[in-house]
Amino acid sequence: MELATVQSGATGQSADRELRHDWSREEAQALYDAPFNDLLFRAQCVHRRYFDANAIQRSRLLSIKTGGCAEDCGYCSQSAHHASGLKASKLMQVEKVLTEARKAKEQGATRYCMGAAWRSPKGRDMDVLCAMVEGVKSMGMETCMTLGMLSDDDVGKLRHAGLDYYNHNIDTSERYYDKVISTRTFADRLETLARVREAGIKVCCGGIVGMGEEPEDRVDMLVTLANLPEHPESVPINMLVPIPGTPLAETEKIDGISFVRTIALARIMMPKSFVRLSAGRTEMSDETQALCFLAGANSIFVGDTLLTADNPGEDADSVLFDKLGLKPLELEMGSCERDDVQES
Ligand code: SAM
Ligand code: DTB
Ligand code: SF4
Repeated sequence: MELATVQSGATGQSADRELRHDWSREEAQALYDAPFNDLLFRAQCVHRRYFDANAIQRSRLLSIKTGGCAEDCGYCSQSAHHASGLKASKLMQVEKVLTEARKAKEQGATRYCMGAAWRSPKGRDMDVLCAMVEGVKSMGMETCMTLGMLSDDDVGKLRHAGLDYYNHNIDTSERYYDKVISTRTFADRLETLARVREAGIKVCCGGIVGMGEEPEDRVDMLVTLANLPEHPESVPINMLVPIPGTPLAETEKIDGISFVRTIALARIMMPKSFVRLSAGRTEMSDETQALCFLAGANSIFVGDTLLTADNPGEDADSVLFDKLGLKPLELEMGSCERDDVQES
């Protein structure tokens, strides 16, 4: 791609032309490889066309069923295939989940994400899961679940209960996928995503970087997401949290600049989506996180734990927000096309 095209973030790109589903891997790779300043400039320009550049959406995670998972995802502390030492537990009771959700709301979360270490939910659990969705929704938060693969029946029930978002990640490129997971396929994941979309539930889908993949795999993962019939409304970009006892425990850490490039590319290719700077923030400097926000990340997980791993916590995040002049995005603001932002 011509350098001038990469630099053209500031001018000449109509919003309609930006919302594309026909990205070639070559043009995406050229963006990823562009001079860092040009890439960030373009990402920031796109970001400001659709969002308040200083407002960050905040989600809170809760593991509602931990460990003992039948899948063999090479990064995961919760797989029964790996000796991570994590103690498995049963599905939490509804009241306990709602108590935790109330605390998250008091701490400013606007979306509550409930995750279960399952290949897919069992029919017998659906009533309890639906009660969790209804209870959290009645507190005035958006609801999200991540439960593994879903059947048509499952998505129908969750939709009826009022589930707003479903998180199911493709995790990496189709090419690299079988180096990481053998118990379910890339195609299985796309099938669940299509079911969720078809049912009218919003899609949260992203992946992990730093699993030993090549830059081309990061690009391909984002091309797959951006070329879906509709962009996922949320795109979580996780940096691998290395878990002792898992096959990926000793993977070499990805450098911060490559991580920021991945965020910037997600922002440019999916301009209206929330791009979440997801797992791995405890290992990032304030400066790396600041670059991620500059590259267009506008969502984080708050609280001191993710599902099983550590997260920076409220105090550290409030210091970071103060330093950077960031503010929490209120629920009603949402994603919008902005006419009031001047580009130069
Ligand atoms: N079991 C469900 C599933 O896999 O669909 C839901 C929970 S799963 C933990 C959700 C996502 O968290 C994974 O797809 C992966 O992208 C991310 N994740 C899990 N462990 C991680 C780790 N150690 N580092 C970074 N991201 C991780
Ligand atoms: C996502 O992409 N990241 C979150 C959420 N979706 C469910 C999970 C991150 C998990 C990090 C490792 C852990 O806490 O065990
Ligand atoms: Fe199970 Fe999800 Fe972990 Fe894979 S990522 S092992 S499906 S909990």
